[in-house]
Amino acid sequence: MAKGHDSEYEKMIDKQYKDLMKRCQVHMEQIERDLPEPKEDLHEILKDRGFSRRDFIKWTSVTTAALMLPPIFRPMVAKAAENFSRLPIVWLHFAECTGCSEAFLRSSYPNVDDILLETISLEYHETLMAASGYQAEQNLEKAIYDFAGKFICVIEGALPRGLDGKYLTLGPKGKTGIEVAKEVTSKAAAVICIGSCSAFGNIPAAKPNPTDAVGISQAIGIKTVNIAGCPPNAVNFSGTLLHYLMFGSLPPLDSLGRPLWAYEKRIHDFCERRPHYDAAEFVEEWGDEGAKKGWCLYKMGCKGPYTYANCSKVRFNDGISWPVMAGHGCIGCTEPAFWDTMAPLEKPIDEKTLGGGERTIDNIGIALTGAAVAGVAVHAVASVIKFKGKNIISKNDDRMNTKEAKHD
Ligand code: FSX
Ligand code: SF4
Ligand code: F3S
Repeated sequence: MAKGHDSEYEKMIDKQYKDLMKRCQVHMEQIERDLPEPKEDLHEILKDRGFSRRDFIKWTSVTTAALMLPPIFRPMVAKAAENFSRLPIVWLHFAECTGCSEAFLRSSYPNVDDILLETISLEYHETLMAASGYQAEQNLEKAIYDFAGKFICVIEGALPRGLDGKYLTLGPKGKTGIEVAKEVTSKAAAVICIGSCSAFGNIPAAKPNPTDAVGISQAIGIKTVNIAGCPPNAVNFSGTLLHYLMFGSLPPLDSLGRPLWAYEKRIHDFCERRPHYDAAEFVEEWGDEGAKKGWCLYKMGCKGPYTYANCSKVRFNDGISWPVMAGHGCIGCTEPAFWDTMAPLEKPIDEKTLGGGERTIDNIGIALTGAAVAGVAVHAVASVIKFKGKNIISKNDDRMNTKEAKHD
């Protein structure tokens, strides 16, 4: 009987994937019909940069799995990558440091994702394009006219609302960032915020926030896909665009607009130092024995237990490293208002300010359950007891439960 149920279930899943594949094929055909020819030959570029066909196939396997798709979708991921340079992109910059563009374009050890991003069809990008002044403004107007309803608007940076938006004006006509954002996003097929500044306000919005900067969604009241991080990982951006090229829709998001495939789990859940956290082995000061042995950085302020992102799984620069691997705690850069709520960055969040329940959520400013925070705090207390030589672990040491700590 159980077997009967299993096979019914398998049939249902099978049908769902077949329907999804059909949707994917229909959309990819539409892309090939409607969008310009690829501007670049991806395979030629990969060959020139020393990537073999085998590397590319390996990348399609990893990316298919990362996007939570079964292996039958690998050829579609490969095709979407080949079509990457068909997708017109208008890339706007508001209040930010341009670290996001820098991080994507200046990778010392580029992987296939970085190279994909180099091939995208940038119709307008203030930092990269040669045009300036009136010519730049004309380029923008032309791009949104030529590709109306088809281009993706990518935004870096927050929008200052103070002085009617005049803290940030652009171009020879002196339009405010808010005016430009409204104009361009109203014609876009989708809006992707790159970095925590455009997603949530972040550093330009840090207290006391004199320009009244906020994230794009809040500033102009639209739904955005938020590739959070300061800067974010190129993999999370390219994966989201690949999903769009394959299905004509953006991937499922969490309550903060972040793609679930990349931001569903916490840093802490896949951290290589996690066994040391579980064994209550903590670095107590920079350069101590624990630091040399790669112990957990919680007591040095690591905010991995409160931070949703895949850095510990995918790492940066072709998987070479990520902040915790490099020896510093996570500062929670994918969470809203991290600059204020996660500070001080080299100390654990003060238990006394947590307070429990709703107050906890308000205080740290992220959608956490009180239980998740209490779990971290209790565990740290347990470890203090151990470090005092008594080796006692509290019975209440309920480790954080991913389900409880989920945003949705
Ligand atoms: Fe913000 Fe990006 Fe941090 Fe900087 O543009 S997310 S300050 S890396 O550059 O927006
Ligand atoms: Fe890793 Fe930080 Fe969690 Fe420790 S607290 S296991 S260093 S994420
Ligand atoms: Fe940011 Fe933490 Fe990842 S600081 S880059 S979310 S490890």
